[in-house]
Amino acid sequence: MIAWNSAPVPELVGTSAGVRLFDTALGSVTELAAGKERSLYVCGITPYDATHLGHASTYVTFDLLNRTWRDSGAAVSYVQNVTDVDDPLLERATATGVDWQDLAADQIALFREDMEALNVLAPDHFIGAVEAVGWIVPVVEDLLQRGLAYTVPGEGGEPDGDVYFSLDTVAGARTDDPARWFLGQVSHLDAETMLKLSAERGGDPARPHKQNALDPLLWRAARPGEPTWQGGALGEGRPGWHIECAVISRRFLPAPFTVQGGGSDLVFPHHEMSASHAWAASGTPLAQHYAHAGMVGYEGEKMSKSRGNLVLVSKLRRAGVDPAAVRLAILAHHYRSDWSWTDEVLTQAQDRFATWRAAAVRATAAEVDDVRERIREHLADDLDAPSALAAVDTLAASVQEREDDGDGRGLAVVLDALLGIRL
Ligand code: 5CA
Ligand code: ZN
Repeated sequence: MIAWNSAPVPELVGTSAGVRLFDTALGSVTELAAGKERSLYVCGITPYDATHLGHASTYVTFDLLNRTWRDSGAAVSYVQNVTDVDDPLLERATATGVDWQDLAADQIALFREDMEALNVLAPDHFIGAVEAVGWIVPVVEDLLQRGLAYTVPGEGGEPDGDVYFSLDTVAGARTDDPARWFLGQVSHLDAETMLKLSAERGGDPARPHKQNALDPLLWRAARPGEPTWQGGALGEGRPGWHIECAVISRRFLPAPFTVQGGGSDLVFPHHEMSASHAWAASGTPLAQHYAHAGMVGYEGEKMSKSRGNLVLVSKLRRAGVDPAAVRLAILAHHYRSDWSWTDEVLTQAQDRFATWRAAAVRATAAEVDDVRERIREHLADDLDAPSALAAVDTLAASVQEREDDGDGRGLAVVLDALLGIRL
């Protein structure tokens, strides 16, 4: 599907040294392998109640990674999906009496506007699950044929033919391969926590006749009233969630690609299972690194429609809030920490934005050079945006009282290119 428009990224003097990043699978900050080609897949929205501040924060985080890579002279391939058919979307459509396709289309349109307003660079490929069904089917057929997946009989009026992925079979295969996938490779969780998270995050550990309670769904056989597609040997149905991201990323990016990104709610089961699928399908790891953004809540609580506390970017925009201030509010928090949106967070960001704006024209060329290198250093250190912002604050405070204008647009250009903040 069509993504959104990216504002051009200004060229800066010099380059950054690259970035060290916290890798969830490794459990530490790591240097990326040398190279001038980087590839990024960030798990996209399920298009209902988008775009809340949590979504925005995750996409701004990976936008910072994208900008930092580009600033280091790397060519970046960026892919993002849209889960435009899945249980939660269908449930919301049914509950609100709208057509699921209309709901998805409206929310995707809103998401595009929000991303553009937040100055998030668009992915090169923005791919819906619906578009990907025809690519997913042969992969699942192949897994079935190779005995790495199995069908489960329906019970209590449910149809036969749901296809599940056999974690134990895949984990037991090619154990001499050091790059093989094993359960826990990405998340390092214990069995009890995996079971709990699977039940909470779209899995069905209680489903009878599964080989392993954690085995994820690859293909859901057609049910009355649900959208379905022709699945060849799989019969009519629709794809499971993790195979969607495994197949879309693999289609457009190298194997393995550099970074698999998303919010920390996706570490398990989603990224663990996508990694298992990619390895089973092709014998190569999904990604070299796994990076996760912290969860954003509202005033200390989880943000959710049912609590009625969703902070939507589109609502803030309509209330006249400058999206650059929203972006600045996000960047004021380290991407790996969990944090809460409050009115105070926004007010502080708006004050900071106003200060920067007033100060920008007074900075001299030498001061701009200095702050540019400081921002680069902080971003290279696991995307430490709060420290980068503090460096700009220091400069802004020191030039505030000056009478004369300095370098004009110099600081604005640096902030735009590296932080995506347009003054
Ligand atoms: N479609 C799937 C991914 S394939 C999905 O998780 N969709 S989502 O709409 O629920 O979330 C979209 C992105 O925002 C994901 O990367 C998710 O990890 C992230 N996200 C969701 N809620 C939050 C939150 N409260 N804070 C930070 N990031 C969040
Ligand atoms: Zn995903």
